[in-house]
Formats: sequence, structure tokens, C-alpha cells
Amino acid sequence: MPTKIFVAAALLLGMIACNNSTDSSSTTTTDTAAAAAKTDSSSHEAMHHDTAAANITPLPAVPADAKVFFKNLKEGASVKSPVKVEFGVSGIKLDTAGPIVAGSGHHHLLVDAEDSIPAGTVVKKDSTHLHFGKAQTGTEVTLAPGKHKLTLQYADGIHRSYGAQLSKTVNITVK
Ligand SMILES: [Cu+2]
Repeated sequence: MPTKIFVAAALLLGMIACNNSTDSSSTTTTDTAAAAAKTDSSSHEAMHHDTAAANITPLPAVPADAKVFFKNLKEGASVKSPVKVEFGVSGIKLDTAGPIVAGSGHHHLLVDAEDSIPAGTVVKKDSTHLHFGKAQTGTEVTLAPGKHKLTLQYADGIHRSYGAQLSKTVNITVK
């Protein structure tokens, strides 16, 4: 049965290709290898290498000492609206959105939203998820009187969150 031999060979080639890969984030299950083998081994290889390159560039690593912080707002602060918010960052560069540059990113301000966005997840863009892709270092937000939660979230050039390490939340009260 030539077909069976071909499938077995394709599977084996696929496994070798995956084992040689340095992309630790991709795991090949028997299912995907088998699915690829149904077509042919070259398409499996192409698929595998596309994953590691092109449009799914891995999220750049977060420098160990990098952090973000509110320069002018302390936890529990009582403030007036509009609320001035100054963004602080250290240990990682501030850059405009666009290219994915390792060791850099831009700020996002989440208003009464998440405490942080999981690493690798694109920060959505709406009235409570504000992007500062021009490398801005602050803003003013208009908030109703009462308690509010503000979160800074740093993300890479294509707005993928750097996760909890590069986030900071403060709870404030607007008078
Ligand atoms: Cu962004």
C-alpha cells in the first residue's frame, strides 16, 4: 500500500521538522501531524515555519526589572474630574505602535475594566480601553463622582499585552 508508506514517511518527516525547531511555543500533537500528513509533508513544514515567522511573531520577552506605574496617582487617592493621569515606565522603552520591537511598547489606560490583560492578548480599543500608540506619557479622563479603578497596561507594537508584570492598578475616588 504505497499510500500508507507515504503517510508514515510524512509523519516521520513532520516530527523531525518539529523536533528540530527552536520555537518552543509550538507543540505538535499527533492530531496536527496526522492532519498535515493527510495532505503532504511539505505543507506541514510550510505551516509550521509560518507559525514561527510571519504574522504570528512571538510576543517579545518582558525584561525582568521592567514595570509601569502611575506617576501622580496613589492607591486610594481622592481627586477631581477631569483626572490627570501621568504614565510611568521603567526597564523597557517607550515607542510608538506599529513595528514589533523587542524591549519596547506603549501605554494603555483601562478605566473600570480589567486588572491586567493576559500576556499576548491584544488590548481591545473602546471607551474603557484607551491606547496611547503615539508614545504619549499621560492623559486626562473625565469620570463621574464615585469610586473608579484605573489600570495601566503596557503592550507591544501590535497592542499585545505584556501581561500582569507590566500592569498597575489604582483605585481612586472622584469627588
Ligand atoms: Cu495599543
